[in-house]
Formats: sequence, structure tokens, C-alpha cells
Amino acid sequence: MSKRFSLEGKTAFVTGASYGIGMAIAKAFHSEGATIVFNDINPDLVQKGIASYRAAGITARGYVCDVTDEREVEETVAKIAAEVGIIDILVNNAGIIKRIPALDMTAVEFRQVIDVDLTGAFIVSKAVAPGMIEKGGGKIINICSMMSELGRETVSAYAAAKGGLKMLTKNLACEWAEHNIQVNGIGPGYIATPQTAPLREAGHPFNDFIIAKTPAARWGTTADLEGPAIFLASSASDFVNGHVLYVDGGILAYIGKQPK
Ligand code: NAP
Ligand code: GCO
Repeated sequence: MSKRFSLEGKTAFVTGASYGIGMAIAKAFHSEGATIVFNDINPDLVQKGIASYRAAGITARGYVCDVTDEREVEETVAKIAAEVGIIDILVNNAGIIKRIPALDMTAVEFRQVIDVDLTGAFIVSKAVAPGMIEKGGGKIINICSMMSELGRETVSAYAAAKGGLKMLTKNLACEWAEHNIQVNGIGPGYIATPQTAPLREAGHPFNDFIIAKTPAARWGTTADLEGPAIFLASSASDFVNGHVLYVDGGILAYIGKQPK
């Protein structure tokens, strides 16, 4: 087995990883030897997440923590350092979406999405970076989106947040490279998770639309993200910095299928 993708001896903190993309990435990291830590805003989901990891043979530590609360995040990162170890790998996965037409969206709703999807990533990265600097380096992976590059109706706040997250990724990469911290992004295409379940309901026009817009002609699965995440978390990507790796089945390369 090549060592270049090994995560042996690394502590990985994946935010919002009680299910979905975050859990898939955390499980993939464990398969390469990492120790898994995660958080969720919902205590019940933290417990359910711990049980899910245990059922997969993984002893994961779960913490109740709201990524938008700077004090809570700092306390959680300190607890992780004391109870598990200094974080080597951070995945800013926690996120929300509100599908509301811009004319109907309140500023409060807009700010809520920005606060979790963009400011939350800043808060957690800022809390984790000092430990990485002390250890001589680390890896930060921000979960971006097709909406880091493209717009569509009803997701203005989410697109603004994920577009900002792309630029936060590039900026922190520049600022922390001297400390051997690589900061990159993963931009999933349309992935079958609870977040996109409303778009995949039987007969929903969006389901066929996405398949037509995806050269691979299918929705992505969380498993599609595991290899790219391991790459960006491992020493194989030590000279990759400020990059967003799109895992989208070709969506961003495609003008779209000609109507029959
Ligand atoms: P999801 O429902 O978006 O999962 C988000 C996770 O973040 C949940 O565990 C959620 O916990 C948690 N979370 C939300 N707000 C939080 C907060 N303030 N503090 C801490 N945790 C919080 O499902 P997903 O599809 O797996 O998405 C994961 C990430 O991938 C998100 O950033 C999403 O934007 C991104 N993404 C998804 C797709 C896709 O097609 N699914 C594509 C591109 C990017 P609760 O359940 O308790 O709210
Ligand atoms: C939407 C979807 C997308 C996906 C993902 C695509 O409503 O358009 O939720 O935004 O979640 O971000 O990369």
C-alpha cells in the first residue's frame, strides 16, 4: 500500500459529520488510519452519529458545537486537543441551504446561510490553525459547491456563501502556506444526500434536469468524494494549495445535452 495517501497517526476533525458527505469523508479518512472527531449542532444527531460510526467499527469522538459560535468552537477545539490530540486535518463540511427566491428572502435568512456556510468555516479554521502551526503543518479542506462557480434560482445566499468559501480557501492558503498548512476545497456536484432529497423526489423535474446537465448522467454519491478527500488530506497533496477540486461528473465542463 502506498504511504503517500496514508493518514496514519493523524487526528481529523470533520464538521457536521453525523451523516451525509461529512460522515462519508470521515469514514474514508479512518480507512486510511486517521482518528475521527466530528461535531453537530444537534445533540441527538451527535449520539446517532457516534452509534453509526461504531456500527462501522469506528470509535469516533462527537461534540455538540455550533460552528457559528466562536466561543463554543474554541472550547471544542481545546477539548479535542486535550481528549484526542491536536487536529491535523480539518474538513469544513457543516452547512445549510435555504431555497428561497431572492425577492422573498429576508436579510435574516440570508445572514443565517452566510453565517454557517462561510463564517463558520472561518471561525473553525481560525481556531484550528494555531495547533497546526505548533505541530509544523496541517490540512484544511473546505466543502464548496457547484454554486461556488454557478448560480441558479432560489439559492442566492448559498451561492454567495459557497463563492465566498472558494475565495476564503484561496486566501487562507496564501496566508498559512508558510506554516506548511495546505488549504484546499472540494466542490461536489449534485450528490444524493438528505440536503438534496427534495430535488430528487419522484417526478421532480430537477432530477431529470441534473442528469441531463451531468455528462456522467447520474447523481453523485458520497462515495465519489472519498478518494478526492483522502488525496487532499494526505501528503500526496503537499504542493497543492488554494485549489478547489470539483467532483461533479463533468457538470462544470458541459454546456448541456441538446434537447431531443
Ligand atoms: P447537509 O444536510 O447539508 O449536512 C450538513 C451537516 O452540517 C449536518 O450534519 C448539519 O447538522 C450540520 N450543521 C448545519 N448547521 C450547523 C452548525 N451551525 N454547526 C454545526 N453543524 C451544523 O448534508 P450534505 O449534503 O452532507 O452537505 C454537507 C456539505 O456539503 C454542506 O456544506 C453542503 O453545502 C455541501 N454540499 C452538498 C452537496 C450535495 O449535493 N449534497 C453538493 C455540494 C456541496 P444538522 O442535521 O443537525 O442540521
Ligand atoms: C441546489 C442544491 C445544490 C447542491 C450543491 C451543488 O439546491 O442547487 O442543493 O446547491 O447542494 O451545492 O454543488
